[in-house]
Amino acid sequence: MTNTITADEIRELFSQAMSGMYQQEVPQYGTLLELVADVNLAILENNPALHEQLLNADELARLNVERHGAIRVGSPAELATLRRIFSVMGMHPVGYYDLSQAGVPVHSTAFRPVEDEALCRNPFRVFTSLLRLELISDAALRKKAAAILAKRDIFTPQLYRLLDRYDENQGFTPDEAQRFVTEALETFRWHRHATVDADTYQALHDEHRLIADVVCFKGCHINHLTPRTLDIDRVQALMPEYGIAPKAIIEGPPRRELPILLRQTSFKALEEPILFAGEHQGTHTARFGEIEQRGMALTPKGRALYDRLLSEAGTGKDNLTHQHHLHQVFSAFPDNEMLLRRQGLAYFRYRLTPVGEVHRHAISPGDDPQMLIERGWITAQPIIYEDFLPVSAAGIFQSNLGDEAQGQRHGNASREAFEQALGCPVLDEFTLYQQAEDRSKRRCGFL
Ligand code: OOG
Ligand code: NI
Repeated sequence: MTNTITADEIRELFSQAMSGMYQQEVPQYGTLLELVADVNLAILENNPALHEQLLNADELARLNVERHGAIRVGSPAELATLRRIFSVMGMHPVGYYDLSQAGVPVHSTAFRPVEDEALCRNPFRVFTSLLRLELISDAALRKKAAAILAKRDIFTPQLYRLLDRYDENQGFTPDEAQRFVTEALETFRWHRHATVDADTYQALHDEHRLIADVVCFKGCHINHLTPRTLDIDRVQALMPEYGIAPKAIIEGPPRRELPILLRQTSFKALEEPILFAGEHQGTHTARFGEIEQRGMALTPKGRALYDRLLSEAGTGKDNLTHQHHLHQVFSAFPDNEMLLRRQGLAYFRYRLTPVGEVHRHAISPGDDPQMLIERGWITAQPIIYEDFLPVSAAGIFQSNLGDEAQGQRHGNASREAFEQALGCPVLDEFTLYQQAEDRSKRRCGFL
């Protein structure tokens, strides 16, 4: 077909449309975007080298656009249709996250681009959670929730038709893609009208706030979007000045010379007016704004060290104390590129230098990259972490469930059931990073 549009382009259109809609729906999110842009600008002004680096990597123009969003759905069928929708945008399910560990009755995956070029073009991802009704302890309530979910369809008829058309033609025309984005957006829109009466809402809410959020509305409203910040500590500190109430702590690893994995924080979810069936007024708390700062992807060995240190550090009450303590505990995690590489803690992408190109014939499989780096034949660049962290995700969930919400720790992962609902296995994130590293090694000639 000649008149087609790429998955990357559709993802770009979709993330822009989603951002516009969410800024309209949640004005405080617009304020967060302004704060992030202000801080990013100040950092770049004071750091010409970073400015240059981002400019060369073609990242400057996209600096302030969203990196991810999150939704929660109620049934296997909803998840399976979302998989089709995201697939059109080149977003595939990567990773399995068991949040029941932290008392949140969902399990999740991240729909995201997987190819290097696609990630480079627009890395937008959607953290997608499926409610686990089986974790509702009260049998009558569980049945009721299932019945409510069975009655709704969160997708428009036009969207189903477009998905079928896409499958038939193996692609969209630009016009179809536009309509697809418009229709898909409907699923993620906020609905002020709950589909249930106040008593039903309350019963589900009392079981777990998240259950009410998933079950009681017509769609799976986007619950946050997350732009990238160049200095998360600064944005966290400045939030109150912009009239935004931050969650207590920044999730993830501490600030380092060489950032690892992912640091995240958010503002607290807003209490918003809703109308129950029968027009009774009430409020619902689910939507917020988040920021993220990404570092290098860790190998299983590096990740095991991260997990050990993180659990050793525990969670502090206020951010400054917590960050200070984290910093001390993480002194056991090398913060030097050569050590990270030699100890096999992080993934790297290797490239031939111009001198290396000349000597390409003298490089053989099995050569020590360190030696090639010292000769100036290759360079090593950390591979950026593109996924999520279960402990951090639980922290983000919790901060939006109010202080009184303490979940029971069920802690029984059910990956098989999740994949069954999804209709395919989730991709393994470590394999993807390893493949990216191996591709780069082969191009250089030492693998
Ligand atoms: C998802 C929370 C997890 C993240 O960035 O770790 C998340 C949710 O609240 O639905 O978005
Ligand atoms: Ni998030």
